[in-house]
Amino acid sequence: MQPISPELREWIVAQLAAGHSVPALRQSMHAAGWRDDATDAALAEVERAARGDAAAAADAPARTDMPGPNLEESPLYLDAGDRRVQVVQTVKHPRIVVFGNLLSAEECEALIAAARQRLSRSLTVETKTGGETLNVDRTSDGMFFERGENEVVQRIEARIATLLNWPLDFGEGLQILRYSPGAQYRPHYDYFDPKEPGTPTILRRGGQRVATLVMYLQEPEQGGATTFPDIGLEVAPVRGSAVFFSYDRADPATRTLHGGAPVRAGEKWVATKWLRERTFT
Ligand code: PD2
Ligand code: ZN
Repeated sequence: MQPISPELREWIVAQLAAGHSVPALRQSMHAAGWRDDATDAALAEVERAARGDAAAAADAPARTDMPGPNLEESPLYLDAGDRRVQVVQTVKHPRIVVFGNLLSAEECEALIAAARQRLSRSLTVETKTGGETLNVDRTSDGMFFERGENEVVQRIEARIATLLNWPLDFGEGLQILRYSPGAQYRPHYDYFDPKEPGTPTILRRGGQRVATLVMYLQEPEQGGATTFPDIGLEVAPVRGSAVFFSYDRADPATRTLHGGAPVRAGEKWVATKWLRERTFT
C-alpha cells in the first residue's frame, strides 16, 4: 500500500477546507491514478481526525469573549482609529449593529475596481453526487482578497479591528460579492455547521466564525436588503454603511439566520469580513 505522505494529507485538508466533499476527492484522486487502497486509507485517516474534532466541538460552551463595538455608554459615534463611525441601529439578541460612514466612497470604489477583474460565479461541490454545480442559494459573483493584500484593504482591516475590538489576524480575507438584477443570497448561517463532515478540517485554520461584517460598496436601485428573518429586520444596503452581527455558538439559537434579498434593479456590491475565534492562517 502506498504510504500517506504529509503532502498528500495537506492536499486533502486544503481540498476539504475549500468545500470539496470526501466523495468528490475520492473521485479526483482515482482519476489522478491513486490506487483504491491508498486513496481510501488517506481519506479514512482524515475523516477519523475530523470526527474527533466534531465530537469536541459539539461540547463547546458559548464563548464569552466576543468581537463587537463597545456600546456600554450608548454612543452615537465610535472612534475606529482613522475614522468616526456612526452607530445607526442596534439589536441585543441577536447582537446586530448597523454602522454608518464606515467606508468612504473612494474606498468603496477602490475595492470594486480591484475586485472586478477577479470575480467568478462560485461553484460548489454537490455533496450527494460529488459533482460540481452552481450554488443556487447564492447567485452573486465573488472573489476573496488576501488579508492585507493592498493599501486600501490594509487600512479597512485595521479600522475593523479597532471598531470591533478583535485582532486583525483573527479575520479572514475580505470577500467581495456583486449581485446583478435578480441575484440573491438565500437565508443561511455564516458559522460552519458542526454536522457537516468537512467542518472540523475548516476549523483548523482559525476555529469557528464568531461574527460577520457586511459592508455595502454600491447600492442597487431597488432591492438587495440584508434580511434577518427570525426578527423581521431588513438592513438597507446604503453605500459606506455596514451591518455587524455575532454568534457565540454554531447554533440556530443565535437567531443569526440572514440573507441577501433579490436585487430588483441596478447592481449591489458588498465586502464581507468574517471573524474567527483564533488566528486565521
Ligand atoms: O450581501 C448580503 O446582504 C449578504 C447577505 C447574507 C451577505 C452575506 N450573507 C455574506 O456575505 O455572508
Ligand atoms: Zn451570510
